[in-house]
Amino acid sequence: MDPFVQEAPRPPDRLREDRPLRHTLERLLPADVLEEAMPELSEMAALATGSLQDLADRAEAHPPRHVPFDAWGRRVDLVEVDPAWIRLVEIGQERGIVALPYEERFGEHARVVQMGLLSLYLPVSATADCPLAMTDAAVRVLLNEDPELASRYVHRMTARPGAWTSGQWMTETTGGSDVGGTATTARDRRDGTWTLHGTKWFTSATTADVALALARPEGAEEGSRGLSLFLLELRDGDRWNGITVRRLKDKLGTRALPTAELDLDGTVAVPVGGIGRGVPKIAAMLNVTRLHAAAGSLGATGYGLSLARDYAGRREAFGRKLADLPVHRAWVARIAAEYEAMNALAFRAAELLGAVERGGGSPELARVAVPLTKMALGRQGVWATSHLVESFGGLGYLEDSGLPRLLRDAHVQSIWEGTTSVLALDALRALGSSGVPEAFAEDVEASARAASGPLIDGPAARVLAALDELRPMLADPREEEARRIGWGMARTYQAALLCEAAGWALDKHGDDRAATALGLFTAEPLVGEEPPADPDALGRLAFGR
Ligand code: MFK
Repeated sequence: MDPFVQEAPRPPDRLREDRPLRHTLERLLPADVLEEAMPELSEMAALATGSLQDLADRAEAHPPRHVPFDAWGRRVDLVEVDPAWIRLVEIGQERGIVALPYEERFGEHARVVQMGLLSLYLPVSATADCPLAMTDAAVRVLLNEDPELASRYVHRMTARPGAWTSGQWMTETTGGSDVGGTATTARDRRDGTWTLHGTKWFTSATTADVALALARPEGAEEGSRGLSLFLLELRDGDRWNGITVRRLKDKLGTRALPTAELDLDGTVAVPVGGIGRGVPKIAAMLNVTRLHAAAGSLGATGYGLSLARDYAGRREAFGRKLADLPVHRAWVARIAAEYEAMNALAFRAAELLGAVERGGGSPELARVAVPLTKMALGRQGVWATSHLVESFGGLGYLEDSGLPRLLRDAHVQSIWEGTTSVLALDALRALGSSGVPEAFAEDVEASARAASGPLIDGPAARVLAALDELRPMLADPREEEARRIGWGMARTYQAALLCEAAGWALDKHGDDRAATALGLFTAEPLVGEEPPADPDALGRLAFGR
């Protein structure tokens, strides 16, 4: 008798099977834009079930290697990455992941199309999107800040194929979240160029052609106000530009991605948009990379969910398929509801950023929506992928099932480009700008009121009640409440956007699944309760003082 062998899950074509993704594209894109974008999205969906998987497996199996010296003792600092990983980067470039927002084809909808592509590409890209995200962000900054550098570099960075990639060098031992601690200095060579001196503690990806780096011009004031932003080319032919690779990082996930510690000593660089305002300049970069980070969480969850659904139709337990076991149905439905909420907010943020980049939309709303989106999705992706891994039982815990990678890689999204607390604080900082609280409240209210019906009215009322609860916090946000306010805003916004999505799906397709997701999502509190203890008591609990 043949022994029992469990059928493995097969990755389905998510453009067909992932209803929230498909419906959101259909809902947000005008018909002609959708028609033009569909072939590209379909091709990416097909790649994601085939060749991207093989490339990602190869790249993960052969992580990057640092070769400090050659056989003769010469310092070479080679960073060897598997050709499969390079190919994954190229595929992203060829498919327009960097170029789309800067082309005319999809106009203000380009970031929505990009979000669709990213959701499909990212979970099987072995983090090849990291350099693409930073390149996209660097293009944004050059266009915003420095027409001369933009004319030299943007066409190279947005080419498809053969584009250059950019790094973003900010983090130092003295300042991760608090970049005001940057210790790298910049020395004026008085010929329009500067040299950089210091250590960058986390730099991905070290394969980049150029990087935007923060440094403090000699004599400039302490803190973040004294920083400037510089552009540098990493190599001149096969020689490093005053850069020594200290080592590659050994990370929980993103293992195919070369993340390095770099010493800079005499690295020739030019200021971006002149000297000064380094942090506001790099903040524009962060707003783009944070959208990519949110897309990473979204893609991992959508992909993991599609695998878990497929598996539940193949795996039997207690005499039934998992998909027919009530306990499993209710659990996966709850994860699916979270995914639906993540999807709604990620695409809203993309829509807002795309409109603002074209001179329209609401800059106030985009300013607060991006950190909220990254904050919420970063954590929701960890929650969801953890549950999804568990839904495979012991097999989900096995490295050669490929599933642990989903969880490990999702975890970085809650850390890089700002942790949950940093993003909650950024949302609070945004609330301090004129028009931001009003723009947020208006959009939540309009979305919650966008549809009505028996499945929507109850949840919509809960959204409006949550908004009323938030209003005093929006007007006077207190630092010790940053996480509670950030989460309250993000979850309330997600629920409001789900009202809109659910109404649309019912009207257009007679489909009640988004409405069910809305009901499940709003069955839990949207705004957390005020803690039953004062901040000093919380501090004593956390740290004994
Ligand atoms: C996938 C690969 C993963 C590999 C492993 C990676 C592991 C992790 C690697 C990393 O370290 S990733 C980088 C992590 N660090 C960050 O993401 C930085 C987080 N910190 C922040 O986001 C801070 O909020 C920030 C540095 C931006 C600000 O800090 P400050 O020094 O307190 O500045 P301040 O005074 O609040 O703001 C300075 C200016 O920037 C203000 O403008 P003005 O000077 O014109 O008034 C702000 O309005 C502006 N600003 C700040 N954030 C902004 C912004 N403007 C627009 N959008 C924003 N988000």
